[in-house]
Amino acid sequence: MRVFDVDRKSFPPASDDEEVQLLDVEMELPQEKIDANKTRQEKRKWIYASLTILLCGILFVALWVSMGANKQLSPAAEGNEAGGAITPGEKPEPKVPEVNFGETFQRYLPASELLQMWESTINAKNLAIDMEYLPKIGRSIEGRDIAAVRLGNPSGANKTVLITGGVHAREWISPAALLGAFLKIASSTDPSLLQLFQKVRLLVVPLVNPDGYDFSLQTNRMWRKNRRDNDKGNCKGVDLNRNFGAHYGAADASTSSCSETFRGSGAFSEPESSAIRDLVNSEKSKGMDFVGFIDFHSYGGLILYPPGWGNRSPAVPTKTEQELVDLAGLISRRIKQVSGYDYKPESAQQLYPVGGSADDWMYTVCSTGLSFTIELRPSDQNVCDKRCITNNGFVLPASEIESTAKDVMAAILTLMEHVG
Ligand code: 0X9
Ligand code: ZN
Repeated sequence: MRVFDVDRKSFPPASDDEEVQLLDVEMELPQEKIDANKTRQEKRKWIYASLTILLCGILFVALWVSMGANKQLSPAAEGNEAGGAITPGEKPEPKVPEVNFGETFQRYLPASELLQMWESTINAKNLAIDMEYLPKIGRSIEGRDIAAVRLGNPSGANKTVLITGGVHAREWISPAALLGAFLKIASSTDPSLLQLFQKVRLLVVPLVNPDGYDFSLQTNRMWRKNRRDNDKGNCKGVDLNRNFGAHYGAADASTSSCSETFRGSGAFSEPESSAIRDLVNSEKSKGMDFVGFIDFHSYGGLILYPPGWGNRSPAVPTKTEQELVDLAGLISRRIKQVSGYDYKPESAQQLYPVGGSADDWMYTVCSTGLSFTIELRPSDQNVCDKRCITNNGFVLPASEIESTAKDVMAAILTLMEHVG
């Protein structure tokens, strides 16, 4: 056997058939060197083992952190409804409601189409506000259903604001702009708007007078009243804004059935006005507190506040009166901000006193007394005579619907914010 030469770090030259046996060679090394080698190898083993454990630890921590972050962002990982991917740390966007505006801003819709828009919107996907369609709060004199809509927290808030449209048949802009405002609200994802509907409920009667409205649309553009048959077909219609049960008949409310302002046979003699009364009473019996009211009419560009029936009532508390004046002013400023249109705040009786109007009745119903009639566009005050019967202010081009919807939305939200 050849012996390993430690100094030369090699074996001496071997013959071709000689086998090299390292084991034997080691055995030939001095004992201290073998021991030193062993210690070095042990140390190396320990270093490798510690490094491996450390590396595994780092890898495990990194994996755990990334899994935790993914868990938080899991809805965002799929992207939001608007199609945008959400970057880590960003709050997930609410789903965008699938609201279809249809031809709302292109033309004045017949009663059935108009209400269909309300109903289908309430059935739309991803709505952020809780809504309910009440298909029949009453039946018109010709047998059409009078519908209502509830918007906002059904159980949380009992503060309720009532909104009515289309009381007068020829004032087409009222139900049209109200629908437009509703669609804008229903499609909104603005958090402050959504929060408002957690605090205050909205009860809307989009078309109080469906018979008169369709009659104005199809037959007589200037029709104002409902379609009650007064004298065996001789003279039709009751002025619904003279038929409510507050200061009934006090002023400008005719007893002649042919008059444009015929008050009817008694307070709430008409199914359309009594449908509003019944709705309000039924909501009140469920514990709802009416804290505000707006009745949308046209025209004049006015924000009218009670009292509107005659001489100033001594029962009107000064504080409420001042609040009404201030709020009418605030609504006017908000509308100006959003659409640029000028609405004039004014006392309803200053315009002209009437008895049996919806605003004076709701003034008595609302715990706050915050009841308004808003006369929508156009303002045209120079040419508008009393009730604007003879001129054309009612004939507002459909191109104005969208902008007027902004006025309506601003008015409603300002009132809701004030009472919320
Ligand atoms: O006369 C009405 O009913 C209203 N004007 S309209 O041109 N839309 O017909 C105004 C009613 C104002 N309210 C009170 N004076 N109470
Ligand atoms: Zn009117």
